[in-house]
Amino acid sequence: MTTVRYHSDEPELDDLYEQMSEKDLQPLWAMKGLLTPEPAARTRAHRWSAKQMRALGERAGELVPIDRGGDRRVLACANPGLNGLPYATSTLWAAVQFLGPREMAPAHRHSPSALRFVLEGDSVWTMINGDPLHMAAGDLILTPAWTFHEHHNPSDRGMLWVDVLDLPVVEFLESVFFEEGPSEDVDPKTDPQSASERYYGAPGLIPAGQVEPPAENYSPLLAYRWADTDAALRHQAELTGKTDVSVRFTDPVRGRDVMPTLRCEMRRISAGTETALQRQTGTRVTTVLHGSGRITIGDNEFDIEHGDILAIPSWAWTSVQANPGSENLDLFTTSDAPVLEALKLFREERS
Ligand code: 1HN
Repeated sequence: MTTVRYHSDEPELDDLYEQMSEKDLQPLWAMKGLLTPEPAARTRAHRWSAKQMRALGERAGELVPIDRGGDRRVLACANPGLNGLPYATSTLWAAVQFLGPREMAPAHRHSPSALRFVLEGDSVWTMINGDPLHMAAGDLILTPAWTFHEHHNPSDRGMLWVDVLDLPVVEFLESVFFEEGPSEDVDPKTDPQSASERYYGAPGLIPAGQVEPPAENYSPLLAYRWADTDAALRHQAELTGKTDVSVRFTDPVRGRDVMPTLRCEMRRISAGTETALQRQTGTRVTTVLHGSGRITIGDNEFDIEHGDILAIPSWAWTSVQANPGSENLDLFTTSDAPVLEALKLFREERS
């Protein structure tokens, strides 16, 4: 017997089920829970604590060298609802990555799309197809599908950031490709502005005329700087008077999400504010950049602080409470919404 064997009290039907299972066939009429009235999420609401991840990551820094083979010192968030898979949600990989003083994570590329969101420090350069991108706290750095990337830390301080990838989606589609890169000895320049930013980083301006528009389906702007994100949030809050504001990171050429599978947003909830309830289809990973508070996801409540990572399942009512005091709560969220929108599966509700 190779597949699930169904059972019946009627001997003839039971015999049919036995024969079907031997031929890898299953009876739809006996199945339960296939088409549910609402999404039945396997992903569980979960919080990975920054304090715990930092302690374990620093220990990994002492024990685990980075070189060919290991490639990256990454602690993967494994959602307890996903049977041991190293995925934060059913559709998103999330992890913290540690790069020690003078360390280098060698070049490679893969068909899954990735991004880095920096929690602290400013000592690492990521090379993306040869363009050196400086990484500092609050910055969002893209490494789109099939771009070569490597990380360099020329300083004597360690650094850590959050990696999010669409790997579960690409794996589900049986389309994962990976290859090691050529450039072992590239010295990253220490120019704080990448070529990507010099071409595409001026607000409202994109190259015209002689420069070919990019043919790719991802943003040609590969770095979104904290100073810009912070100003956009501050201005929106000032102009609207709202205590819960968000910005979306977009492709400056097409106005779409930064990458075809991943939506990135930053939300600022003023100290002391409790947000309305909201839910959407698809899954989300949220990282706390600043502030502290409490998040309610379905029946679960978690205290949150700088560096914590949260998994938000599909269709779970969610609200956030920012602690009173001086610091606003800044939350960086990645979702699979572009995939759901492309398939007309995206739904959202607010209470
Ligand atoms: C990857 O390439 C990086 O380049 C980090 O830093 C995490 C997780 C799964 C697959 C590839 C990186 C990754 C990854």
